[in-house]
Amino acid sequence: MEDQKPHKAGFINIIGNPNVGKSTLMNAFVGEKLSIINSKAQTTRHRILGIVNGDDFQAIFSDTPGIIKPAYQLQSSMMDFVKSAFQDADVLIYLVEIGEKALKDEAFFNKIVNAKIPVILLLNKIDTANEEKLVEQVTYWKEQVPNAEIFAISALKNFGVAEVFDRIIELLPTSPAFYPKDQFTDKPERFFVNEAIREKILKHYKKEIPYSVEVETESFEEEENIIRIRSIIMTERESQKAIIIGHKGESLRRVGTEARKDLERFFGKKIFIELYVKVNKNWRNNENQLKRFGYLG
Ligand code: GDP
Ligand code: K
Ligand code: MG
Repeated sequence: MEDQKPHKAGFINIIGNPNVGKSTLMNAFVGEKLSIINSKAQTTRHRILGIVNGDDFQAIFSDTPGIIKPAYQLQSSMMDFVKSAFQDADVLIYLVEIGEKALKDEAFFNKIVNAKIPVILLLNKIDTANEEKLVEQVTYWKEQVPNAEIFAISALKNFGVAEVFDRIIELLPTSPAFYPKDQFTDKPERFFVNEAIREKILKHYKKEIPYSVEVETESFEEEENIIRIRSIIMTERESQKAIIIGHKGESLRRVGTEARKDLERFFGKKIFIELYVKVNKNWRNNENQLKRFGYLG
């Protein structure tokens, strides 16, 4: 009889400052666009799992919001997602970008340095650095996080990601799978609809608009050849609602068209999408509303 390799499975949690490329990295590992990406901070609001399945392993990655000092209740909930990512990790990925300094938030930083589990420090965006800078950075991070294994990568260019993936699989504990082997995320379909719409809002609107918006998908009906979707964009104020809609509804139409194209790719099916805009006063500080949108347990 052939020797069977033991099955490995575990949680690999990605943490770091805003905008260092956490979502880009998770998508690179999973090979799917699960997490939305934008050059604006606070693009990622939830903890999102991306599951990679092999015959003898299951690697469960989690993308988290960037570490910030909370200014309103939504942001406090976002930081609770980050805290939870420390609790169940088998491997911790601390993602930093070229030129960045160690985390200012000491509580989080101490958790990384004193972690009882393997820590991988990934120095991201090396496509933007020369050799000299890279050597200097690796030296700096070795001192800062002596317990970490360090790799230099570019999540965007998919450089070095496969090597890190192989190392992660080595580090995973022997365990049966936690999720069915055909599952690649923990989030329902509607979540990805909301996020695709929110991504277009991040892309097309300025200043506080993207931060004051939440999206809720009221209906998602899959038929044989089409998925019919109706979603609501919620803003905090009337003036924001008017901006989202734009002159003769043009801005809103653009969001709908672009989101639809992304979702057709994601679901592999034709999509029909209707968007509405509603005011939901001060939802970011309203406990009931935060619960409803999945930010509070
Ligand atoms: P997050 O906030 O940590 O999740 O960061 P995102 O994944 O949303 O990325 C923030 C920005 O950094 C986006 O504009 C990405 O395209 C960019 N980015 C991510 N990885 C790389 C990389 O390896 N190289 C470069 N040049 N840019 C990157
Ligand atoms: K971002
Ligand atoms: Mg992100």
